[in-house]
Amino acid sequence: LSAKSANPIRLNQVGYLPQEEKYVVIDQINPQNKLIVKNEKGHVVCRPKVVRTAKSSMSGKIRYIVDLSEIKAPGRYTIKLDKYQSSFNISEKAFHNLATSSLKAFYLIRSGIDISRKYAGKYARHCGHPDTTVIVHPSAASAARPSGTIISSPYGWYDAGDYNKYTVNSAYSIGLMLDVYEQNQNYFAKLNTNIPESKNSTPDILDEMMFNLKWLLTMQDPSDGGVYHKLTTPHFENFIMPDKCHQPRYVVAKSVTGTLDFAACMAQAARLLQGSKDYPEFSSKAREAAIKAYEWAKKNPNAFYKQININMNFKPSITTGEYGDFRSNDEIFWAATELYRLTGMSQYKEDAAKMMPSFFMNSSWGMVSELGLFSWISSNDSEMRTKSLNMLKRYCDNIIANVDKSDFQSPFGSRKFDFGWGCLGGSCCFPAIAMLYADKYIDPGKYKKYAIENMDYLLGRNATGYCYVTGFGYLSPMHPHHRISASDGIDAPFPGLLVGGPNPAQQDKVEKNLIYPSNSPDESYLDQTESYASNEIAINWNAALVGISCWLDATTYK
Ligand code: G3I
Ligand code: 9MR
Repeated sequence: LSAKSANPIRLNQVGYLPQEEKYVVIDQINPQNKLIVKNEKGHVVCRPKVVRTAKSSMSGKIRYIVDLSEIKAPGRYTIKLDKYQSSFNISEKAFHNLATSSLKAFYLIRSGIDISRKYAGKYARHCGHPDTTVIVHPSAASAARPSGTIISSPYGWYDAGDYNKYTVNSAYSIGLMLDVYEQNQNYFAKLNTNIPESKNSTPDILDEMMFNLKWLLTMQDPSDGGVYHKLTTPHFENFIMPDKCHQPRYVVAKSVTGTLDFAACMAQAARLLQGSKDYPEFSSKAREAAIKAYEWAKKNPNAFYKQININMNFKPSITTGEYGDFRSNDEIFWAATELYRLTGMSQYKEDAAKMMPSFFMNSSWGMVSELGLFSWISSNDSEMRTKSLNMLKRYCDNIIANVDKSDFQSPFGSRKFDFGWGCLGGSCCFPAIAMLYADKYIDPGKYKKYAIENMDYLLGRNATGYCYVTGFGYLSPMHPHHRISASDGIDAPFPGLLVGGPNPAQQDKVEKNLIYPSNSPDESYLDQTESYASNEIAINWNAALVGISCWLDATTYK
């Protein structure tokens, strides 16, 4: 392993597209004129030169940027520097396996069903967390469902390395993937991920969303429309397989952010699944649920989820993920936007217009305005659409401005504020999706290359040399903070999972006694099970990976 990460040749370990730019970066060793690229037959294809050098603003390391774009013929190549070498692919289908695998990962983390050999191969496992006898926590009680009421709330995906199910993050993940679906419907009509529903007439991506939406619908209290913030054990579970987990599970506190996110993704799904043959009742149910949720949120604008307050007032205490967020303008904007697109009712457009942001930003579970902006961009409301496109353009132009000074030739990864918990999802993959919107709607041909450059960073052209997706590349995470991968007795973790990535805050370091290889933000990454702050996996990050890899795949794959 150390030999692999010591390799100074940093490149996209998954593949390059034939017609696009292909950069390779040499870490700290000046290659002078010693680089050689050979093809499969061993013939020298070129002796590339360094086009630029850059010094990292974080570690001070020098990087030598090499441009291999002149090589366009599909195939497998090897690049050599003294005793080091790395191989790379050039293919129209460079991102195809990544696209299917990142989406398929959602099947592998489904809860409440047996995961069968037919679809999961060696990752087959028994059903865990049936969630048919979930307890209403006192914080979530209503007249219709007093504390201690037993409800059924099965299915859905596990959130992350843990086994809980959180409304905010689930809704965000669905919203982002549905956006990408909306932009690439012909592609998704053909994409087969070999899941139990693959035989039906619905695209697999929508079937996968439905597995989680079916659960999400049960998180609404039908008596008032409010939506529980999460379904969880009181404390994080041990590192054991799902079918060995028997702690009681609770639905906890209705929250305004969870309820609005629910409303948004339900409304969006109701619109996209209208007239569905396979899910004939869903659209009208989801529409009604979304409308009711929005009404509840309007009546409870201050119902923010704050775990300390819950624990001051109720027992048992709850110590699992908080997904705390104390501003709901962005959630209102997203929900009102989707409700307007579904119903055409002017009250929703008025709310959306009032809550419309002035800037487009990096987005993740707690910053959801951008999902609303994406939605206006694909709507036919010219005023809202124009405003949204202007914000998107400003954002994209700003983040691409530094690329030619960056040390890995990418918008992401050269500034210390790029890094933090889950940065590879929200700050690397998400902007790449934004770039593909800009490429489609603002200036065709201008922005796509920057999306690819972030992909290159993610897949190995970076400061640690890791390809940050499990099962891909020659150096990839083997010990993600993922309870199933860590307890299933199989060496290799589930494939297709994106880890959170370098995180200079290192919140896990003291408790877990971890030795990070470096304090440089871009190298604050540890491939150890204990490292929940840099090496966990999560549905929102994987949703962003699905977005970027499927959309890029859609641009070339026939
Ligand atoms: O918003 C501040 C920002 O202003 C500041 O500059 C920056 C500097 O560190 O921190 C930002 O806050 C961070 C916050 O995420 C917002 O992104 C916190 O430091 C960081 O600790 C926090 O991490 C969250 C983590 O839970 C801990 O609460 C992650 O976003 C979130 O994805 C993660 O979610 C967990 C669930 O709770 C449980 N399931 C697993 C999941 C993934 O790890
Ligand atoms: O395993 C937990 C992970 O899924 C969460 O994202 C993370 C942050 O909330 O917390 C992990 O649990 C750790 C807990 O926060 C502190 N004690 C150790 C737990 C993991 O071993």
